[in-house]
Amino acid sequence: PVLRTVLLTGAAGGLGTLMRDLLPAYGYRLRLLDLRPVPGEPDAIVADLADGDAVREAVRGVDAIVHLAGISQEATFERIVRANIEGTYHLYEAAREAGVPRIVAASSNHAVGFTPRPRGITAPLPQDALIPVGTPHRPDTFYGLSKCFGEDLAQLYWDLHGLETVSVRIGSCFAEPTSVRMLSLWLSPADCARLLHAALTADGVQHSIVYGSSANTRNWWDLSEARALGYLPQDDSEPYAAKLIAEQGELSDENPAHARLGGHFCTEPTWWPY
Ligand code: NAI
Ligand code: 15L
Repeated sequence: PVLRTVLLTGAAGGLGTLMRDLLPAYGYRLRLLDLRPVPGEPDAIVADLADGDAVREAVRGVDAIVHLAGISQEATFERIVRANIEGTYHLYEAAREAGVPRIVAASSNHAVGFTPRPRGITAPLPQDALIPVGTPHRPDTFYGLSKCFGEDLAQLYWDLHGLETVSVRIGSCFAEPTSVRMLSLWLSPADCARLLHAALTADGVQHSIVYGSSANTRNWWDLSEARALGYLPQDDSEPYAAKLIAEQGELSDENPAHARLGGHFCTEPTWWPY
């Protein structure tokens, strides 16, 4: 493959660390950026997305951006606005000015977190029971709201400026699933790299929204749009199911934290700052 220079924002984070390991095998040369120094990467750019000048400098000459930086959980409205809303705006403006043709952006299941999870049917679900990409935004947190903003910003920059984005509504991307809910939403790190590569290379994506998970037996959402990019998931959370269910029990229809796609994000105002 042609070596392409890709700016990876959020390179010091959990997902950034996993993708730093996996993406170079697809032929990408990564330029790294994070608010924090990236361990073992002295050339990484240490910058806040809130700093428009630094972001302009960082995007210069790259062929694409994988945008993972930001606050990745619920936080105060002010913090979310600065990192995820203003920060993402600065990145898009810099990309537009520099003529960067494509951004692959980490959206989240929490953009639609209040969507009821499919229930009462045994896995695997039939196609018509899966949550479609076109389901209305139903953020479960200010965090989720910032992901809705990111998707709409991406649409605006496509419509107005022809800057392409694939917004990936990631389920739960960690080395292993750690909850029964994650059995349905797990995106293995290897499948995440496959999906990002597909999103970076597919033709004519305009602004596409896709769900990001592995080929989980207990999958809740429609992966058709991701597959249309050329994504072929190879992993399934099912081998982890017996142990997790023995420890935590099956998801319960009585438990409000199990009722919605966003899980406990919908029911835990305890992490609110009020
Ligand atoms: P993380 O919290 O481990 O990493 C985020 C990184 O962004 C951190 O290293 C942080 O220093 C950096 N960052 C935060 N604010 C910044 C700013 N203003 N300027 C520059 N860098 C900044 O999160 P994780 O798990 O790696 O997630 C990466 C992205 O994927 C996030 O956007 C998150 O919302 C999204 N996502 C992740 C999921 C997952 O399962 N890991 C699920 C759904 C979405
Ligand atoms: C997310 O959006 C978070 O960034 C991640 O840390 C997980 O909480 C994930 O969603 C999830 O829903 O499991």
